[in-house]
Amino acid sequence: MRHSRLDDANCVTGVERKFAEQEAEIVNPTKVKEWKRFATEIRLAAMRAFGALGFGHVGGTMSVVDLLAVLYGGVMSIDPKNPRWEDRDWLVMSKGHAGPALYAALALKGYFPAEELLTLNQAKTHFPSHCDRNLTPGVDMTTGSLGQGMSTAIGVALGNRLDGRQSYTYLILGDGECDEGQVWEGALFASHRNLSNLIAFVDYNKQQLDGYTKDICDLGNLAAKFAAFEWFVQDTDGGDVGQIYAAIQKSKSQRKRPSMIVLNTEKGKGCKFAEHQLYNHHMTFTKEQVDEAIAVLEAELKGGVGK
Ligand SMILES: Cc1ncc(C[n+]2csc(CCOP(=O)(O)OP(=O)(O)O)c2C)c(N)n1
Ligand SMILES: [Mg+2]
Repeated sequence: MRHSRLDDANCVTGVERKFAEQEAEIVNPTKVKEWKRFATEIRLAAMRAFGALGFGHVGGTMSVVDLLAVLYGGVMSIDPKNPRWEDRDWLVMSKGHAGPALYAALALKGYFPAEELLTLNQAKTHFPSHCDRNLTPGVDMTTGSLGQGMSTAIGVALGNRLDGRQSYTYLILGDGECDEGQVWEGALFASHRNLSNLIAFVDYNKQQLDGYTKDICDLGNLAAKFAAFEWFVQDTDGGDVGQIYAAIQKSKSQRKRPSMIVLNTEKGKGCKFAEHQLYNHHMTFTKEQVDEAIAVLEAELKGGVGK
């Protein structure tokens, strides 16, 4: 029987998947604890910023936090004292409405004081609702028009490679964002240029602005689709910091293709009033709701999350 190309080397399934799981098991347990704690700290800082505003993109902010905790918790080569360091790794948060998660991670890494987050999306702030590289130290790319981050990340990865840099470009897409044709034009081009220094993620939280992704434009087997575009693809639990780390390491160990890590996530994760809600994309909430969400996160930290 002839194998379809999707079953071949591009897509991690079966035995390879098991291997990835075994790798995840041997991830340093101390690091796992640190990432879990960092994730809770990011959620708390973002929730305080939302609380000062009274509304925001809570769902899609919370679902990328575990990934950011791993990336900024030691994977990325960065210098908070020199945000524009030329040899740094880049992050393109293509789903730019998740800016509050990125701002929180950057604040905790020391790019700017955490109190400044409380000006989120207010007049003259450095923290607009969507990412803007000209306003926020550490934000590498201006985003918000979905799909465009795919192209800009490819430009950065290609440019850095042409300049002889060893850096990686990390790209975060939303699952609804994958309805954009630009994502697939980029997928074609990135593999054409063998951009192995591009490691992309889809925050596959199964929801977009106004409903479930499968009802609006079903992505079907997303991993298989990227594999058909000749990317190196993995499909993993986007709420498990150890598995996220293992997948990134596995992506780095191959040098031929761009990488796609499909992260199965939960929209609103860690925020009680946003979890398991269909309309948690952009929300208003009461002071009581946000205070309760903050109290839960504070208690997690006090209780030694990650123990
Ligand atoms: C080109 C473009 N079309 C529409 C929008 C409006 N919009 C903002 S977020 C969003 C939904 C995105 O869903 P998803 O990518 O799944 O991200 P999540 O909300 O789950 O974080 C839409 C349609 C936009 N920002 N850009
Ligand atoms: Mg989504």
